[in-house]
Amino acid sequence: MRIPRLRWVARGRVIVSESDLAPRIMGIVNLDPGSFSDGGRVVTPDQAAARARQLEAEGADLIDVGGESTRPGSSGITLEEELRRVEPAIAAIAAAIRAPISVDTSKAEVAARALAAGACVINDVTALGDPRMAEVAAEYQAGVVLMHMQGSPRDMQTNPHYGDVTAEVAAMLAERIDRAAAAGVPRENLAIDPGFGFGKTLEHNLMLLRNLERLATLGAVLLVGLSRKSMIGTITGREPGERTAGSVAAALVAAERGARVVRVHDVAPTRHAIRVYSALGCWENES
Ligand code: HH2
Repeated sequence: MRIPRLRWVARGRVIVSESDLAPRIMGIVNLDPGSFSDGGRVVTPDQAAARARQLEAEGADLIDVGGESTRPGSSGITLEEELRRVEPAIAAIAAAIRAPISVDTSKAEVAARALAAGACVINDVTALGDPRMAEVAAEYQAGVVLMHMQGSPRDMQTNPHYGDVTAEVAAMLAERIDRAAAAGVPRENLAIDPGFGFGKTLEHNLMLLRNLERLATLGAVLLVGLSRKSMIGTITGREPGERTAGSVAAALVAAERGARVVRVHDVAPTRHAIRVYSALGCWENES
């Protein structure tokens, strides 16, 4: 299947261009102490800025900053708490790095304050669940990641069920693309994400990864987050901190199948693996 080359733009900055062959790397800064993969390592704005600087030096093209863990079973935090964590951290990171900053939030108010503090992408795991989110994105002409989730973090892994998981995820993402565009967010500002592990069993995740090319043709740049996820843990039998090799393998497979951005914790090894792929001309069979 031919994978279309698309642009992804956020507040006038081109994050993915049509001529990019290799995927872009989104490095993760988690401010939630309960984050499943690396919680508690970054707390203060200075620590967040130092971590972002490190990820940028390791080869991250974009830094994703999140204040609220979305791990299965989590019940979320208040608006005030999320703002307290995210706003000063984004301001500190914006002063410390050149790479664009994304805010991982499902609250429109947090997104608006993060954009005002220097972020340019809203990474929304509820794909416009907050009715004001599209309005905020349009006002700032922000980039937006629309992610698929079945249920909410509190209950999503209780009993995920689908008829045809790829078709259902694709239909929901296509509908959210149209909703964002209707609210005034340019289509080239939109990225989509199947939401690995968000209301999906191992089989659902593997099916989506096998069929990823179908999502790459929906008209928006495809972003994936597989890093350290429980599917890697189930396959390898490793705890989150020991899932780097499995995560790098998954990121490469996803990129081969059309992912233009990979969201990862381990930036340096992912960058090295992408360089080897690029040296071998592995992306060149695309349209
Ligand atoms: N996964 C997580 C959080 N945000 N955003 C997108 N677009 N795609 C993802 O797959 C995704 C995401 C969960 O991972 P992590 O941030 O490491 O964990 P936690 O939510 O516990 O902080």
